[in-house]
Amino acid sequence: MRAWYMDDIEGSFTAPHDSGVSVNADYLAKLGIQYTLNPDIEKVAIEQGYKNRDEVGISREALGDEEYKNKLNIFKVEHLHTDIEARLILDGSGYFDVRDRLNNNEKWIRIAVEKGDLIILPPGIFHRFTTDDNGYTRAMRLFTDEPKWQPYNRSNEVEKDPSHLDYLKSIGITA
Ligand code: KMT
Ligand code: NI
Repeated sequence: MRAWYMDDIEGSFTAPHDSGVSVNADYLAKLGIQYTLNPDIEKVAIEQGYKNRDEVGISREALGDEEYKNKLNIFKVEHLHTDIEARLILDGSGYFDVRDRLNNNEKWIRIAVEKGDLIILPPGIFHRFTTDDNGYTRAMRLFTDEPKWQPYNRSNEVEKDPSHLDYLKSIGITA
């Protein structure tokens, strides 16, 4: 895992867009994001109550150009979930972008993940996902008892969702 603030330079979304300003795991933790390298996933599942799991593969080769693009177009839209988003990268690599709400400009932080990385985003955080220029990510998605992982794309309405307001409170922001 490596993370950085994104630059504002136009160009391919799957390019790194590394501004040169990096972000460490301690800072991500302040935003409520947990990161572990090569976790004992069975242990984590028991400890954190992930009762269900599935696998998702996003690959240009396997899906073909058209469907690959369609899938990426869904994941790249800024959204939140009312439940946690826990992903163990099984193969390939990709980027989770998260909004830095501790920064007044809500800058995007790009988190580069690869095989062995477990990333857990808290409920209510605005984020998005993309593969990188390698074009391939396979991930295990872990769910709690009743999966509530539907994406809610950002809007004025969704900004008022209790999950988002609770999230802001949890990182010390009173809206
Ligand atoms: C999400 O909800 O943002 C995702 O599931 C991203 C794809 S998981 C590699
Ligand atoms: Ni998501």
